[in-house]
Amino acid sequence: MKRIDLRSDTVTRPTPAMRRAMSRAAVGDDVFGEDPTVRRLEALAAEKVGKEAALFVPSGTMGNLLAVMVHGAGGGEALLGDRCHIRVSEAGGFARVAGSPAWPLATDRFGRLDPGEIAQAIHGGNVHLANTRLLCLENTHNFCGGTCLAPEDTAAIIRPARERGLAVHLDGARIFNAATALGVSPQRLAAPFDSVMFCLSKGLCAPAGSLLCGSKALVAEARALRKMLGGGMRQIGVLAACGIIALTEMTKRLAEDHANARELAENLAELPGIAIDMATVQTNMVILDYRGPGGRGLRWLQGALAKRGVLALCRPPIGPLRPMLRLVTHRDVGRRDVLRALGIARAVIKG
Ligand code: TLP
Repeated sequence: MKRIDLRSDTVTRPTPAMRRAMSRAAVGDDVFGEDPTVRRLEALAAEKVGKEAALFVPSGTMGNLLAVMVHGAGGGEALLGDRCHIRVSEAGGFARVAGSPAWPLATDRFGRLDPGEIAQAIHGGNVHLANTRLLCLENTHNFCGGTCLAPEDTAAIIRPARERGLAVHLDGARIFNAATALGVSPQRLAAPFDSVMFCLSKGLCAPAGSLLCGSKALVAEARALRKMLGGGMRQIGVLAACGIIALTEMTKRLAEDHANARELAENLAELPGIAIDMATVQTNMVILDYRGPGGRGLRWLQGALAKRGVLALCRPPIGPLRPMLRLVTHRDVGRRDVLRALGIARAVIKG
């Protein structure tokens, strides 16, 4: 029986068109700036989010790290939401590698930060405090369940940072999911930010790669730092070719993943013991809590589903994050698979 892997959209495999494009891709040494397919991808990526330039990086983690290194140079402090991926799930690279201390800010259930709190957290010119240089936001917000920041949310949140001269970076790993769900262009979502990172390797199905986009000067600095970190790659036109298909074709089908996630959430929420904050089901993720009979909890549910071929991610409590089970829809899980997963969840929970 086919496994239904709902752990993440990162498990998507390259599409047949991507495999074909890989085999035909024109390549060169990208560290010398000679890979024509990478150049095409970088130009396309910049255009997609309305920035001057873009840099192809191996992962979203490296893209975010480079942004913090550029904006927070010299020990500048970053304001980070206490549930954001950069703070929670990138091994503390902002502090350890970029050398930027972080000031954590409370995050609401939709991934929003409070502008008043941001205004209060900005400091400078006091020998006891690090100078605040950067604010980072995330759209969609992973640990809030794939919630979207609408342009009005972003405008209100970043106003105090702008007034005080901070740089603003967007972890837009899933910015195309946000654009699809909100019905606005990715350019509009990215416009208020100095830099934007987005991933090709999640719902867009490319096997690897992310882009860091911003001004020409920012990208030139990030390019040098990427080399320093060991992220200078060579004939990666084979990967960039997949990225071009990701950006031209795969963004068009994300609404299907969102509809599947909605159907999954609505039906799971009917089952005894399951709790889902339905207002947070906005894109391709479903986060749930489960309290069953006899002390059965999330780990039990994850194990019981896995035994029957349905894979979900179980997260323990981390700081402000409550334990949860996460199910993510993507291209390799169609509606029929979702319905089958629901049947299995019903059977498991009702015993
Ligand atoms: N998210 C992954 C992993 O954390 C498990 C996932 O499955 O959701 N920003 C955001 C918002 C992300 O969700 C992720 C990856 C990253 C950055 C990092 O990207 P990669 O994995 O390419 O380094």
